[in-house]
Amino acid sequence: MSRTRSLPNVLVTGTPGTGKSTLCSEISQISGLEWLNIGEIAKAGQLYDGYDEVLECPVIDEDQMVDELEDKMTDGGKIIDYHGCDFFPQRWFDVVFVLRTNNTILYDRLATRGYRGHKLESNIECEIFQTLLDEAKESYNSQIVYELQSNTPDDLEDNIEKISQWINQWKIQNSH
Ligand code: DAT
Repeated sequence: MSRTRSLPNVLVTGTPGTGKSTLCSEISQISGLEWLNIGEIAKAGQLYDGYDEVLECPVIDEDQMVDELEDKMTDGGKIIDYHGCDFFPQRWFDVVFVLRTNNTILYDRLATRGYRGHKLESNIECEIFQTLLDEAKESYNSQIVYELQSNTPDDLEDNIEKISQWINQWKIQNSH
């Protein structure tokens, strides 16, 4: 499918707090890929289907979200971040990066964000059980799924560099 795109589509997934939006913001500024923020798109279009009492957040209407994004994804050149990936069509993405963060570091980040109780514990468990990594490997060809450590500012710089290089390589390989 990538042959129909002039720029690749990139998915960044991982437990909340692992640094997805920080990374996507940086990548979109330097690569020219357009960052599609799922949370903001859901809010703007009210694409919700109930409320998750444990995670204390609205549940996204996945079918409506896929419909909303389909044309944009067909065009290519998009970077998406979300703490889930099994409802996105496999054909949309040329590469999937899964961010991983040490439990104690993640705990502090989420506590700073104001997460408490079940919401905090559920998210830490999600990281301990590598739920998003498994979901990514089950939902996409495992050869396009890469795990990236996201603990320190140095990790962030490394990840920006790695993804930028991957995008440049894709452009070279798909230039004719
Ligand atoms: P997410 O979008 O996955 O929920 P975020 O981008 O909002 O995560 O980042 C959560 C917090 O952690 C935010 O204060 C920025 C910080 N952060 C992100 N990546 C980091 C890294 N590699 N090293 C140190 N702090 C990081």
